[in-house]
Amino acid sequence: MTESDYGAWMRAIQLRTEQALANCLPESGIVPERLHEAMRYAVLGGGKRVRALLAHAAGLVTAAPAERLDAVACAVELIHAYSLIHDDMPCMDDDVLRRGKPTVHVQYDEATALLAGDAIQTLAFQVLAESPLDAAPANQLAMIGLLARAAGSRGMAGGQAIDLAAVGKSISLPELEVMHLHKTGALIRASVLLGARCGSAHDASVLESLDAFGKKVGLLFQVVDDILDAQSDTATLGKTAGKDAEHNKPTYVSLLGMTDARDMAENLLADALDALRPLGAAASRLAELAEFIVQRRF
Ligand code: GRG
Repeated sequence: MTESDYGAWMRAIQLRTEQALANCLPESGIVPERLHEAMRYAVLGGGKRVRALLAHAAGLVTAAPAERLDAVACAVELIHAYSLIHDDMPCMDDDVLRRGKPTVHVQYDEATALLAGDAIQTLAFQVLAESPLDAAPANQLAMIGLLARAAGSRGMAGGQAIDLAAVGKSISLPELEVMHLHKTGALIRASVLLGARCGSAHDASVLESLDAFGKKVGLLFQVVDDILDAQSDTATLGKTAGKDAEHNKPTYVSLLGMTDARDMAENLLADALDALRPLGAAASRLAELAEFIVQRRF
């Protein structure tokens, strides 16, 4: 069977993102070696690179140059990698397996994991600040601000705080949605917008359609994540399966049941594809990516 056109595109973006990440991370032989080694361990050689794929696919809508998209793809994957390191630490989810390998604090130690996460986060902003992303400096600054807001207390970190406070509590579906719009959705949305903003078109209606898509795909990603956590196994996921139920965490599956959670994923996919309709064929990779997010096995 020949690989689909989408499959080939996905693998090409994953490969160039891996290369770009390897180039922007300090070499492990540079002092402090252990910290740099831990940073490379956390970032390289794993992950689906969904956020990088979203940035590149959104960039196709606005004819963005690939080198700019590489920089943005690195930045969002770095923020994501830092969040995983900190999320896995004993003070948060306390997990031992990530991307099929021991988590950073297990492989190294807690202090190194904390510092690696910190340094990976600041590297993301360094990459955005030092790469040419737009001829107008004000636009580039706006892009840096966009990522900072998405990662901060009104975005991903805030969502994580809401998540930690919700463990063991019963929350409503709207409350769960607010939590995930921040924790998972904010960075996914930013990935789409940053990719689009690498292009020449800053048409407000294009960005609006893409933002509506990003919002739906962020929630879709989380619903599918909850379904996989409940029904898949540790070997397939590359991280500990069944943790949500074990930790008494509210999820779409615990609130809705498996059948309704699956229906919700289908509805979110339909909404995401609807949001792309005004963009026509230029958004076909984004549409395929949304389908991939639903069909993924890990
Ligand atoms: C610690 C500030 C801070 C934030 C942590 C996003 C997050 C907040 C934690 C990640 C833990 C988690 C299981 C979140 C739910 C969905 C999610 C983001 C899963 C992991 O993302 P994938 O599947 O991972 O894209 P890969 O390994 O493919 O990159």
